[in-house]
Amino acid sequence: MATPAKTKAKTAGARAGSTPPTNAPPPRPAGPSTEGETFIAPGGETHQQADGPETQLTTNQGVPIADNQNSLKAGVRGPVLLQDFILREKIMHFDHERIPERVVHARGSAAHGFFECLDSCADVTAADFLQRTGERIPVFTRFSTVAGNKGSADLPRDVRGFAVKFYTQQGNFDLVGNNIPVFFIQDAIKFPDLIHAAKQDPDREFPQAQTAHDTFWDFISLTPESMHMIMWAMSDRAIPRSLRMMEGFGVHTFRLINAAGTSTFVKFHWRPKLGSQSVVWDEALKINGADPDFHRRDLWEAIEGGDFPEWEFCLQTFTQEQADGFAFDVLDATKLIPEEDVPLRVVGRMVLDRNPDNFFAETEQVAYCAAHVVPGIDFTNDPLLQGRLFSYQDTQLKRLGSPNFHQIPINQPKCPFHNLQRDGHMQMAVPKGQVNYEPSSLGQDVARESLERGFQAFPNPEAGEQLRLRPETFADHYTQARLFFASQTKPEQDHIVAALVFELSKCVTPRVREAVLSRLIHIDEFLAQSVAEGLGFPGEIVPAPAPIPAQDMTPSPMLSLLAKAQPTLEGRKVGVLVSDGSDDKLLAKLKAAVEAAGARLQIIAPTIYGVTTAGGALLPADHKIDGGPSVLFDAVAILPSDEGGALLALEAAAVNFLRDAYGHLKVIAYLPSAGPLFAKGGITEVGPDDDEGLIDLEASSVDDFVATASTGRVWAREPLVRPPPK
Ligand code: HDD
Repeated sequence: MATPAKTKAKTAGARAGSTPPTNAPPPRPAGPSTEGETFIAPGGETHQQADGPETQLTTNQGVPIADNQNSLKAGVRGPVLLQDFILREKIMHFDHERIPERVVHARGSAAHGFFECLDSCADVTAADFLQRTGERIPVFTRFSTVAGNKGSADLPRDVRGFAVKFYTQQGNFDLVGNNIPVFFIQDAIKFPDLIHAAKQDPDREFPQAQTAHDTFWDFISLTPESMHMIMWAMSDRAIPRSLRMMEGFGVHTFRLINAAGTSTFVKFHWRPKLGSQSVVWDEALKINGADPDFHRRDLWEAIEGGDFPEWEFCLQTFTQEQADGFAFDVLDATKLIPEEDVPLRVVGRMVLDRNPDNFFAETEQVAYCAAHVVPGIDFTNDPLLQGRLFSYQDTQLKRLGSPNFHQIPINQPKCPFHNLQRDGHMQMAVPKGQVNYEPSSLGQDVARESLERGFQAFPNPEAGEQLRLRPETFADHYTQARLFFASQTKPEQDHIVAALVFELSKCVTPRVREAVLSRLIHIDEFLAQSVAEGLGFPGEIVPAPAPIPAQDMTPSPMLSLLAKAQPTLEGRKVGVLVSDGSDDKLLAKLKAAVEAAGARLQIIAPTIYGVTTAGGALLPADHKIDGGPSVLFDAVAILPSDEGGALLALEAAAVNFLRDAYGHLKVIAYLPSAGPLFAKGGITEVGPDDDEGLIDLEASSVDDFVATASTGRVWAREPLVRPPPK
């Protein structure tokens, strides 16, 4: 056994030996120091933790830590001691770092920003944040997919959540909406069934983040009220190009109440300044592999780069008399009000201008709740909304673990809030005094109610028998589904057919596919027959019973993405494939033109250190070829040198860059030196004369390229790469 003296010497030797007790950071490159980390102390104070050697690492109790690299051991090779409170605290915290993910909308990305009132709405609502033109309040907005788990990819075919927390001076208003204005079901009692059917099968835990499986379509085929939503969910809306390029909708009919107590019905809409845009399905599949964080990264990078995404906030208001005149019930969340019938009033704008400081603290812990309304906004009897009013608070209790979840900084109102609720897990406040009840005569300064300023529910007269029954006015399941399909352009209709064929081809039970066809036939004969043909269904479609057949309505172009698309390249990305010897002058001109159009240009090269241009300059790459496939860009340019073109043609990733850009209908600028890539990609029978999206930069200018790319995809090319349904 070692003598104490020897042990001491050994320990000292180990400490002085080749492995130092602390990992000294590598020397920092010269330049401004990076910003420090911010954390909230238990008392609620925010500290700036300076980034520098003088910052002392401590335990959660504030005890300075001497060595964060080694556990406390009995002897240098001995067992770890239970008394190592530093180790135990650190591991215990780590063990508890995950909280239950959201049961739906688990994958999301969020940003801070502001809402600005552009038009006082005092005529229709007393909501404080909609009174004074030019006044701004903070918001926190989270976008999400619905079905996938937290770690799933960003581009499944799915509805997107669009949840905005308005921190108003009269409390938080949460508008918890989607990028689609209608919903699958009419009554919240069906929500758990819908979600169970859509998420992974309970026995095998797959397929994840997709509806292309038996259980979803089985449920849908037996739920005809879902048909309108299915048209939207199978449309390109469900594969958005960017979170910045999506519309948002509050879905339900809400009430606005003005200072005189008059009620007006309202549907809430968000319209993106960059226009709405989607990817094509094959692109979505490939993006999920190439960059599963495609949307999250896009939002983050745009905000970091100062391209702040912006939406118009619009009200679609209507009276009880108008509501009575509609052919549908405004309490039915499977119906919309065409904008042609009730135009939108733009009353504000939302700008997202700051990324979260910490994903967990903010994006993960933000708790939206459909029941969070403010004076001036009230609910209606929509049975889907009514169920939501219970669900969200309940789920936050489970997910965040305490009725005090409103004290988490991201959830706290930014106006004063006081009440007599006390205690509970993780109470962060230290309420003072003896009085925690009301009415009371003892305490000083006890929070009291106020009839004038307080929230008042609209006194809608309600009476009726207790019953479980859907109103007759909810019974037309097909008219608006038909309206949506009829309002789409030809490529959009073809995509709906293709999406249904894709999804139903993943179903393994023929009865399920046939049951869906038996519903589609009520929406549109061409739609149903095209899907049947795409499936290779050998039989006759047998229509399901439909008590109320679809009515024809005047198509609404506002329901189509393409019909109202505005030409722009703003907020988009152009990828340029280069090689050694690429022409620097042309590249510089192209970059300037792309940036002048509000887009970004990225370089894709054989290695990440880039290429040496014809002028001898080193041009660094943003991506190595296989890490920067063309699916990540809205338009591309292929500008190698003569020798580089031949070399690139040997790389499958470079050939696929071109082939995918072509197949995804992108505008492609090129030089004749890219010829070997076109040959290898099998794109030999078309040229600029027969495809306006192919732009030879020897014959045309970079401005021509930018102008053409601004018009979006080359839809005329689609029949050549994906034969449409006949
Ligand atoms: Fe929901 C989350 C939107 C119906 C129950 N929902 C959630 C989120 C959005 C929506 C955007 C994510 C919020 C976030 O980013 O944290 N939900 C909708 C819309 C619906 C809808 C637009 C129909 C019009 N939802 C709906 C019903 C129920 C729920 C009918 C239950 C009765 N939703 C929830 C939930 C979630 C949720 C389980 C999961 C996580 C959360 O609430 O905070 O409570």
